[in-house]
Amino acid sequence: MKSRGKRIGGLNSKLGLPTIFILCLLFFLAGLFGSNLLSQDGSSDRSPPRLLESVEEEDGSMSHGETGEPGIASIPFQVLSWKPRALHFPNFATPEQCENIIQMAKSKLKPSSLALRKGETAESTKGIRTSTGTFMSASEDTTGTLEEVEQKIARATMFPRSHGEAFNILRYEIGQRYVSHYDAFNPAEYGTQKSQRIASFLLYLSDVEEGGETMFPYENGSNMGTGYDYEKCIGLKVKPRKGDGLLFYSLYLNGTIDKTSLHGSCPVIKGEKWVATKWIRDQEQDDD
Ligand SMILES: O=C(O)CCC(=O)C(=O)O
Repeated sequence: MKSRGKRIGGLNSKLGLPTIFILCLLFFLAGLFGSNLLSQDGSSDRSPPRLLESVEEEDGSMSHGETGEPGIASIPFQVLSWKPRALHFPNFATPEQCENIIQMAKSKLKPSSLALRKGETAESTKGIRTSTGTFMSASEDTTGTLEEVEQKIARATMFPRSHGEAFNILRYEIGQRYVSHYDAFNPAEYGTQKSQRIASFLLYLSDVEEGGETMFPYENGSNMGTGYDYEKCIGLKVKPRKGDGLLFYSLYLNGTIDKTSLHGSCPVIKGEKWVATKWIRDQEQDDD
């Protein structure tokens, strides 16, 4: 019976042990060299490792950065005007969120005040802003509603929450109004400012039966230079609808005041108007 040992033994006898040893060594070294070559070839084709793979999910969303969001947001809006830049967000907040905000503000209302220009007094500006209101920050709201709304405003505008003033929650009863004005402060009229208002986001908290529209009398340059009476309710009018949002920019991209951002609140004729205003500034705001 032939055995493996016997065959080796046979080979041994023909080639001799040193020759077999050298052959084995040569095969081993050739194998080692070949495998090295192959692995080097493969790695030279590989692209450098990427930190974030660009992966498209089934819903079309992309991989996101550390501060990004996993899915695609849907915050519908309508461009109401380019002059001024004004956007309308239907159903931005839920009816429950609106109710919560009204309930929180109701017991804290005081007559609304005005930033006074040089030479103006509370007496000389009487009648310009006749609503009542209160300031509330998200940190004061234990229900979390203001925080939810604030977060959504930040996502819709891409202005960080830290740039927003506290919410100014306003109530207009019949006949109450806010005469046309600018939200941005003209240093020539108000003196040097530490920071400037860039944009305003209004969240309507109630429907209004009649009147109470937010108006833009100079929309697209109309009524400008015609001696417009600031008390008149004309131009582009936005009807308050519970839960809807309105965003407009007070400044051009170069930081100067957009004159077409003049706006005001028409008097309420029937019903009651509730609105929460968030002014957004070019500087971070102290924790309010
Ligand atoms: O109540 C509105 O519709 C406008 C409010 C407003 O102009 C403001 O708060 O600056």
